[in-house]
Amino acid sequence: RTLKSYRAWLQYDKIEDIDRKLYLKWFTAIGVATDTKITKSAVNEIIWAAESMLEKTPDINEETLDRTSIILGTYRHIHLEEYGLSSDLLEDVNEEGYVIKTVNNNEKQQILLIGKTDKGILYATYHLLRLIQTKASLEDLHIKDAPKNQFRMINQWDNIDGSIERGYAGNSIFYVNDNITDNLERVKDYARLLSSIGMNAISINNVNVWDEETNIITEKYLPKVKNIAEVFRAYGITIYLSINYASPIVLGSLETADPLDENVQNWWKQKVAEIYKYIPDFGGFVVKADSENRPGPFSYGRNHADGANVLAEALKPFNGIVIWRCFVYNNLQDWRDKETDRARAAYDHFTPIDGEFLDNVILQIKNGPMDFQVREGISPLLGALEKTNQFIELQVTQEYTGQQKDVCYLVPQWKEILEFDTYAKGQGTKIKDIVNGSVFKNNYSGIAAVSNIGNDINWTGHTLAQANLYGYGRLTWNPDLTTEEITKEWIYLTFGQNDQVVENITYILLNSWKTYENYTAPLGVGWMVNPGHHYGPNVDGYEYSKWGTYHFADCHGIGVDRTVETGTGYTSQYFPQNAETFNSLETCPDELLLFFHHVPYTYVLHSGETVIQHIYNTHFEGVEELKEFIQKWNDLDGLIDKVIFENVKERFHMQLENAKEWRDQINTYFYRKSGISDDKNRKIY
Ligand code: GCW
Repeated sequence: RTLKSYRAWLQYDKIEDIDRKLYLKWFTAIGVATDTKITKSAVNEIIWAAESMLEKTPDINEETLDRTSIILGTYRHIHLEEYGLSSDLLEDVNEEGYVIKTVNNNEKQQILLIGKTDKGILYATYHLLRLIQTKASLEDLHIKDAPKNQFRMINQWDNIDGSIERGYAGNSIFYVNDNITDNLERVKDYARLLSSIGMNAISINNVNVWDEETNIITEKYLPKVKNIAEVFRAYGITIYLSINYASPIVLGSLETADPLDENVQNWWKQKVAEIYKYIPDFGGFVVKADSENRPGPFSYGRNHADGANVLAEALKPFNGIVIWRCFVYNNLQDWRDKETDRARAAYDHFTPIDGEFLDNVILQIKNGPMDFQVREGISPLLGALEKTNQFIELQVTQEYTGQQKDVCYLVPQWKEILEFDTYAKGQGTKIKDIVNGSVFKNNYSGIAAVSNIGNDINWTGHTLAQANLYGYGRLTWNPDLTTEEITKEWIYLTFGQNDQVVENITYILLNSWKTYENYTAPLGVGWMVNPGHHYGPNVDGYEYSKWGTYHFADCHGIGVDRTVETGTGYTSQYFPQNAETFNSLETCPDELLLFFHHVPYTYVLHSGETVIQHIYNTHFEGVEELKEFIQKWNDLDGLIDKVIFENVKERFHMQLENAKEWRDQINTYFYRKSGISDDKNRKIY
């Protein structure tokens, strides 16, 4: 807990000299007007921060007016009129919103942290502490804020044996010795990190629910799930569980899990009632069904609306919800079959049943139609469902983006995704407005993402990968924040404000996605990774596989023809404006060219380069850019925490090896295939 890398963005570094005076006065007393567990978490956070930053333990009182202090409470509890404030101050913000206001009161000053509910108090608290850590003035605050997304969720892909599917930062913090952990210290610190960036929902087990994990909804584990739920509850975070669709068979000894079978329906009802006995505010289920060999309604000839609704019926009386994943595709494809296109699958499965889901079902849709590649199209399913609640699913864990050995800051990618114009309701129907529920007036809406943390001391393996989790939270809270704002904030909070530190780390982060893309799979083609673990180059690793993940490179050209005329017709799943843009070679953006088209190596991009020359150039450049990052990092020796410095330095070393391997394999492969040499005559093997 004392290590900087463990504290992540909640450093609470000691504030020295002049600045100390500016802040100290506020921390003589805290007035607490609201008495709830969540408010207590807020108060504890202030005390901890004050002790750490100012070596001062504030007095805790009820709301008092006669001292300079910080006052916390909901708008119902704080005596707003005493400060000259009106009770409709928070009228226009949602349940999780808040106001932070500095007021002068008979020569005394107060900072009011006013929540619409106690969750707002907690978010206001973290906001205030963020201001202090970024050295902002508190003298004249008037801030009003509220999350723009209703659900802000994290999915853990943790297994009970402590392993984490696609985890790159050690083992699970939730499971030890084949059980749920009893040591909740770290879980609590995770809850603090998450709530400080506004998260309000978490699922704590892998969406692939294996044999032992199926039992997580039984008395074997529920008492301990309850303990975890308690920790998160105090931070405004609701807990969810992933379930095995075949549970009625496996746990209930029924002969079927057919959602239309009455016994199955009753089994789920009882099961859900049992869970709520342990966890009265349980959030609901996350479900991966009929996907990658997991069971689902298809086995019984039922569609996914039937599949989800049986769970929704059971959860409804408790206000629980079903988060049903749309990552459903044929994973036993024959590579010879050019008709089937995995990219089409989610849209083809789910658009015909739009409107058939109960209103406590949310469909969770991956950002791309394939699978979290460094670059792929935007899922056309986002925007296509008019009558169904939906989340977008992002991947914070860097499965295909360097596995937290390589630095790859994903906020710029997410920003691009959220700003994408679907044209669903005409121009300006952006993804961010679909997933916040405003376009289709959804009951439930939001953003979910696969977590990147484990029990490594710095949480994320690569310390710079903390920025991805931070950025995910901030962007989910408010997708209108700019990448630059978020990046600067994270650096200030994590490293302080030394100019060179800020400049160099900003440079590395903001360029890292592009650089990663440069030395890996070109022009949106994806998938040139080692099968299974997905790290490092293997151009044909998935070319003759059953996973539907092909690049079709031959001696003439490369790319997947997804056009209407000669390809799989995937482009027609977009609304007309986008369909035309992607379908036509003339207008398809360079970076997605090979995702949508099969072209000769000599095809000339909008950039003026040929495809083959682009491949060579970007792969040579990627490695050079990385060397520049390394230089910029090495320049920070002595200016930042030694442990973090060494951690990142070591990772850069691995990344450089990886990037060189990518460069040489990709360049060599395409040189051999095409027979066209690099016009700059660089070394190709
Ligand atoms: O990205 C793929 C991963 C699987 C994962 C699956 C999914 C949890 O390689 O490990 O399984 O997606 O999202 O369900």
